[in-house]
Amino acid sequence: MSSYSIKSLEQYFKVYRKSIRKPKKFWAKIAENNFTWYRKWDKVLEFDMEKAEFIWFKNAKLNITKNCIDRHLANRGDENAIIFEPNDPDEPARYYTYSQLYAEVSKMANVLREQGVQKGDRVCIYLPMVPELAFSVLACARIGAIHSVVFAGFSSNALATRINDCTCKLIITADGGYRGTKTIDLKRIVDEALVKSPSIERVLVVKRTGQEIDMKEGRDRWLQPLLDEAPATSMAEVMDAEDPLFILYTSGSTGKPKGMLHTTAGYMVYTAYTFKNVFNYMPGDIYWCTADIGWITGHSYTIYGPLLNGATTVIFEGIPSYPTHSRFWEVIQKHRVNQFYTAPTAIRSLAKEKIEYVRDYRLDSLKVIGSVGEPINEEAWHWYNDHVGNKRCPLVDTWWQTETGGIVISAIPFVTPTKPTYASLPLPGIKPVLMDELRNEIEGNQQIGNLCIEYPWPGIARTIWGDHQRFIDTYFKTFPGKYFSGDGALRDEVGYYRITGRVDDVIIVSGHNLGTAPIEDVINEHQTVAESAVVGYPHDIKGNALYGFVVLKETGLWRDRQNLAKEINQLISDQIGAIAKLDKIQFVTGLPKTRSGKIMRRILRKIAEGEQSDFGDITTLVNPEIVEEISRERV
Ligand code: 6R9
Repeated sequence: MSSYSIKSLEQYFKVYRKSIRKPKKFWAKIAENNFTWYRKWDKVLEFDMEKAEFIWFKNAKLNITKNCIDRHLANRGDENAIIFEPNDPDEPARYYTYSQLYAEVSKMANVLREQGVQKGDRVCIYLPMVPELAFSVLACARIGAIHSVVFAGFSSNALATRINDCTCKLIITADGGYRGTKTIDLKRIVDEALVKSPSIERVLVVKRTGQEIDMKEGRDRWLQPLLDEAPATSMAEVMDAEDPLFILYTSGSTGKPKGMLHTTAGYMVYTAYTFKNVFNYMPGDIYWCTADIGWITGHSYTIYGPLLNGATTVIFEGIPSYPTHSRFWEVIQKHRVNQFYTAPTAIRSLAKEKIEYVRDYRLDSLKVIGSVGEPINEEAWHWYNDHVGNKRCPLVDTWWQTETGGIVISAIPFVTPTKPTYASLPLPGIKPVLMDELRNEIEGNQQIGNLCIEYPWPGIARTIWGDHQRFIDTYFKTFPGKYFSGDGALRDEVGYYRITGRVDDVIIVSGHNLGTAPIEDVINEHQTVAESAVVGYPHDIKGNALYGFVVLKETGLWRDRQNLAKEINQLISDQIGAIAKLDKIQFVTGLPKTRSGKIMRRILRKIAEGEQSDFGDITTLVNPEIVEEISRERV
C-alpha cells in the first residue's frame, strides 16, 4: 500500500518522479495491490496518441462492483456505504450499509436482467438524487450494461437527443423529483422525450413524490414491485478491462453533446487512487460531494471513488438554499462530515448571504474541503477557507474534466501547501505541459499556455460514442502527440498550475495574453459585485477589447452606474494593469449558466460581438430567458 497513499511532500515528489519515469510500473503496482481481479493483465498499457487508442490492463478481467461492494462485505459489511439526506430536512435520512447496498444493487441487477437488459446494452438513467440512482448505476455495472446518466434537470429534448445518440433500450426514471420548494415532473418529461426516442422498450419508474403520472401499458412499470420479487444476491458479469462502463454526455463548444465513453479497469484504478489521496480519506470517514450524479463529479466522487475505498458517501437530494442558506452546513453538522466537496458557484451564492448562516453551525468534523468545476476566484476561496474550513482544513482546488475521468491536478491535503486560486501540482502519473500557439512546448516557470497532458493515464476517456474521429479531432489533433484539455493555465515560479479558464477565454488585447479569470477575480472584489464574466470582442486598434458583464449584489443596485464602472476599472488598473481595463461594462441581472453552473461564454461573446439572434443551442441553460435580456440591453 505504500505507493497508494501519499503522506509527505517529500514522498509526493519521489512518487511523482517515479510515476513519470515509469508510468506502467507505477500503475501496475497500484492495480496489483488494491483491487479484486478475476484475471490480471497481460500488458499494463498499449497506446497510440495519434489514433487516440488506449488499452490499459490488457486482457484483465474484473467487475467494478465486486470492488465497490463485495470486497468490503467481510470487513465492513455493517458500516454505512451510503447516507441519503432528503430534500426535506424533516424527512428522515436513510442509511445503507455495505451489506444492504449489496442486496439493493443485486435486486436491481436482477430486475434489469429480467427485463431483457444484456451486457453491452445502454441503459438511460434519469433520476433525482435518490439512493435508487446509485443502485441503478451500480446494477448496470454489475451486469455489464452501459449506463448513461442524464441529469434530471435536462429538458425532454436534451434527454431525447442523449437517448437516441447511444440508442438506449431501457430508461429508469421517477414519477417526480424534489428540488427545494419545487417538484419536477420527471415522468412527464420522459413521456415527452420518448415520442422521439423509439429505441426505448421499457420504462422503470421509481416512486418518489407520489404524484399522478401516466403509465403506458406494456412499456412502463413501477420499479418497487419488481424489486420486491427479485433475489437479493447476484452474479457479477465478467468484464474485460476495456469493456465500456458508462457514457456521459458533455457539451462541446459547438454541435451536439459528446458522449464520453469510459471503460472499466482504468477508470476504476484511477478514481480509487485519486479519491484516496485528494481527500485524504481514512477508514470510518464520512465523505460528501454535493455534485449531482448526472455530472462526472458525481460519477467519480460520489459513487465510484468513495465506494472503491469502502467509504461512507452522502447523497444529498436538495439544494444549498432550501429551506435556508444553512442547509449545507446543517447537513455537515448532522452527519459529522469529514470531507466536503462542492463547486465555486455554490460557494459564491452562499457567500453572498449573511454570515450567520454558516457561523451558527458546528463544522469541526471537517478535515478537508474541496472545489471543482470552474476556477475558484480569490474572494470565494478565502470565504470557503475561512468560514467553512476555518483556516484549519486544506482546501483542495481540483482540476479535471469529464474526459479525464478523475482529478488530474490538485493539492494533496496535509502534503501540498495550498495557494488561493491554484490547483497546484499534478497528481502522480500526470505530466502536464504548456503549449504555445505554434505548437511548441513552453518550458520553464512563470509561463502561460494551452494546458495539455503528455502521456496517457488510466482514467482517460476512450472515445466519443459513435464518433471516434471527433474524439481525435477535439483532443489529439491541435497538439499532436498530446491530450489537449481546451483549458489554459499559468505555471507559477514554483511550478504550481493555475487554470485560467477555457482557452477560448484567453483574450489577446494589444498583443497581451489576458486570462478572463484573473480579471473577473478583481471585478468580484468590488464590494457591490456579486459575479462577473469578461469576454473579448474585435477592436480596430487593439485587435480585441474587453467586455464585462457584471451582476450586482443587492447593495449595489441603487448606485450610480457610471461611477461604479469607473471604480471597477480603477480596481482592475490597480491590480492587474491598465491593459486589462474593460472597454465596455454592462450591468446585468444574471449570467447565462449551464446546469452544472458554468457560465456559457460562447453566448456572451456573441452578444459582445453584436450578434442579435443567432445564439446557437441555448436549451442546456438554466436561465435561457436571460440571453434576450442581456442582448437587448447591450452597451
Ligand atoms: C470535473 C468537471 C470541465 C471543465 C474544465 C475547466 C473547468 C473544472 C476546475 C475547472 C478551474 C478547477 N474546471 N475544474 N477550472 N479550476 N478546479 O467539472 O468536469 O463538467 O467536464 O468540466 O471545467 O474549464 O475544462 P466538466
